[in-house]
Amino acid sequence: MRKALYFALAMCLGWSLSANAGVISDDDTFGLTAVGTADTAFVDQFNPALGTLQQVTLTLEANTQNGTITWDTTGDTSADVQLGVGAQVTATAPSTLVVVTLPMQTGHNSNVPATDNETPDPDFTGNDSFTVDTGAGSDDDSRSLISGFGPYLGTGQVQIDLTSAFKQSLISSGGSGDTESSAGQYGGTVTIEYVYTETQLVPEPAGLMLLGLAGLAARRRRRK
Ligand SMILES: [Ca+2]
Ligand SMILES: [Ca+2]
Repeated sequence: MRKALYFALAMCLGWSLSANAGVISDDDTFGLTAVGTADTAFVDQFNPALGTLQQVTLTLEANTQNGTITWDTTGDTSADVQLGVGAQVTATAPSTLVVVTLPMQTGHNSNVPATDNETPDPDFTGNDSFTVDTGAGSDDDSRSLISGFGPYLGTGQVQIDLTSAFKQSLISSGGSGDTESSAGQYGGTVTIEYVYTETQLVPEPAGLMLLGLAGLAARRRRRK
């Protein structure tokens, strides 16, 4: 009877529920797709068998290329010109998890000459023009959820909707002028990261010591 009591006590003290933090992630790439059109990506759901989900983080790494933007000077003085062309790329996942990026191809010319008085002016060609049509733009951003996990739980996939809106930018000083532009393509990678606690039975060192002492006490009592 007493021995059984010691054993029960030791089991209570020697084993406990322990919560270990875990991180698991999945990603998907998309594009290249024409700027202005939508796309989709898919990532794995979080399998509840692994533990209890604590946080969901969505990261979007977006890029743009093959857009063009041209400046043409219309005034009698040279101009300093900084041009950008690209897109606002948005990833929308369940529970209103939204990430917005702005990948832009950019270029700078500190001395675009005064107009050559072409007709019409601007004509977007010639020595008084400056074009950005090479290179790539890139941008990334992340957002997290700490609730609303329902759509992320399971052994299937989560759909992530991608949209893109054409963007251009112009910063100029000095001479006057105008721009024309055309959209390129966008693409990128979405990554979902799940932070969770995994629950499991583990022996604790202090508990194990008590277990040993209890066993020793039981043996001494039997000897008496
Ligand atoms: Ca001109
Ligand atoms: Ca021109």
